[in-house]
Amino acid sequence: MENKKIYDPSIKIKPESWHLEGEGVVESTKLLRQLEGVFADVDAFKKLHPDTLVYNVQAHLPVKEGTPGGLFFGTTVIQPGKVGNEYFMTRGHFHATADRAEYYWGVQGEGMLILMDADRNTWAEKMYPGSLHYIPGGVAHRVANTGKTPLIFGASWPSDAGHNYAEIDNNGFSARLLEIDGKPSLI
Ligand code: M6P
Ligand code: ZN
Repeated sequence: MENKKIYDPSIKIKPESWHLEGEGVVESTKLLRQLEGVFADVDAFKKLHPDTLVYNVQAHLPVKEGTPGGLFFGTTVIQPGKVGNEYFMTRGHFHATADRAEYYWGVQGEGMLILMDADRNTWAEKMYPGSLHYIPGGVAHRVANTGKTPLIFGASWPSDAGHNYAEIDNNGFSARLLEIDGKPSLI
């Protein structure tokens, strides 16, 4: 950076969609076939097209993952849908550096942030435009779209947090968010 020079930011967020545009944005998509074993109803899973889009993540990673002191920023879009009576949701993770916290916030649509501590107590917070969620270190997190439109949420997390998927892949959360009598319930 040059002394006294005024710059345009190298990255921008679209006001409505929170779509990220600019330098250093990486994108990834999760199709249903990449979420095998995540949903409880195996028969319902097999009946859906394996290439169904479940969610996509855009992330701005200004430093190398693992760098202490930096921050990452992401926009995630989860499509509406269910596998049986279980809402489309993210894979979910603890952080590899377990004590690292994260913020999530609702941008568009309706959903639920599902949280589980190290003792496997599971609870949830409603997500909607303007909802803000502080996820303390040591707490696993996953988001489900409980609405009929795409759920968009923002996230910011430390660049040395990393992702620990193993515990969730192997043992899941201790409760599932299912639609019971038309309403989301943790079962
Ligand atoms: C948010 C952040 C990312 C995460 C993404 C999807 O954008 O928490 O770190 O990768 O959600 O969640 P998951 O990795 O559990 O599929
Ligand atoms: Zn996280």
